[in-house]
Amino acid sequence: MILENIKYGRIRHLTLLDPEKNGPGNIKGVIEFINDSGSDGIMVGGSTNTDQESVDELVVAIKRSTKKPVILFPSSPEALSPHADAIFYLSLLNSSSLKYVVGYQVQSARLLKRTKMEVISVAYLVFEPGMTVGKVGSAKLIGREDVSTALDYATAAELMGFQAIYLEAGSGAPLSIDPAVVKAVCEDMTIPVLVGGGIRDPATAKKILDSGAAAVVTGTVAESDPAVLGKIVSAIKS
Ligand code: 1GP
Repeated sequence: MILENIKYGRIRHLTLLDPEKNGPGNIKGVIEFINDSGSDGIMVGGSTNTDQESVDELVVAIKRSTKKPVILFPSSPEALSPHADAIFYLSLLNSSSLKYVVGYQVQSARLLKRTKMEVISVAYLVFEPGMTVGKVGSAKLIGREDVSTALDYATAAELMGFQAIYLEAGSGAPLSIDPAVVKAVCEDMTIPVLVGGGIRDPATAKKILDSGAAAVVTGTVAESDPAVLGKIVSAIKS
């Protein structure tokens, strides 16, 4: 069970692959790097709309080259594949558009209930600078150092019964979310907290995990500097 593995520290690092940048044709080499890095799983998703066919083809190609779990991280109900092991069933709680809070979830609910995939309900909170997901998701961005608002949303997520919380600075963010915010949220939560966006070096990844995050997610680094990916994972696991 992927949620259990996140909860009990067996999944500490996830690598995000964007179907827009990675096709089934070029994925083998990327997966080899990820396999060698020791990353605990692969997330598939991006902020812009991707059709079901390209997501499915990518997931199938990834599964062919790795035994690591593949988790969907969908931007829309179209970005699904029955071949993944799990899905982060995201609700962007600080979006001003109902579609990202509950609309997309309603569209895919009956389909997901019938799949064998593990469905993990995740409260997705987008922080400054938010990058593409902040814009596309019409997020009312939470300040990078705004502990109070972060706690308001995270507590609401916990009380509403979400299984996990995802603190997102946006892919390609120049800085990750402030570790002090991560610490304040994690100290007060009984559900696992994932953190992503702007994590590009071992020290930052370690600081975020030491602040209480259950797992960190890196995306850009796997594409721009695969050698660093291994260093990040080693730092996390040391
Ligand atoms: C996944 O947004 C992250 O949630 C990935 O961010 O591309 O900045 O690592 P990076």
